[in-house]
Amino acid sequence: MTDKNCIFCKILAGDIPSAVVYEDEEFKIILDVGPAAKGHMLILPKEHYSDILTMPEELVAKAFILAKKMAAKMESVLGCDGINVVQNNHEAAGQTVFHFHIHLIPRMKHDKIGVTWKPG
Ligand code: D5M
Repeated sequence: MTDKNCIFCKILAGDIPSAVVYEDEEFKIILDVGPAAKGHMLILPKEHYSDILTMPEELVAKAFILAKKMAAKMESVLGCDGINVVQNNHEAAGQTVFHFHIHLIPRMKHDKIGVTWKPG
């Protein structure tokens, strides 16, 4: 299931370039093109679901388990002090790309991102 008008579906199909950090049968993790911090990543399911509400529970669970695993790697590999796990649904909540995704944002002690970063 893909949406030909969806930018993340185009990325997943390889029609738009991206920096791929991880891939398995069901997900790709890419670097965000407008990072809130160095190493800001997005977990994308390969199937198109516009948001968490339309996505099967099992796939939602797998996406967040992958977020947990990648968060552990980010701390050990990137050496960050913390990670924001952010998932926006619908325009009012700051969603700008309507293909489910989870943001993983590396955080350092005393950075100012929390003050200035807004979803989208
Ligand atoms: O987050 C959507 C995110 O998607 C936002 O942080 C920018 C990112 N984005 C948009 N286009 C691209 C491409 N082409 N590559 C990588 N990242 C991209 P939201 O939660 O919907 O506001």
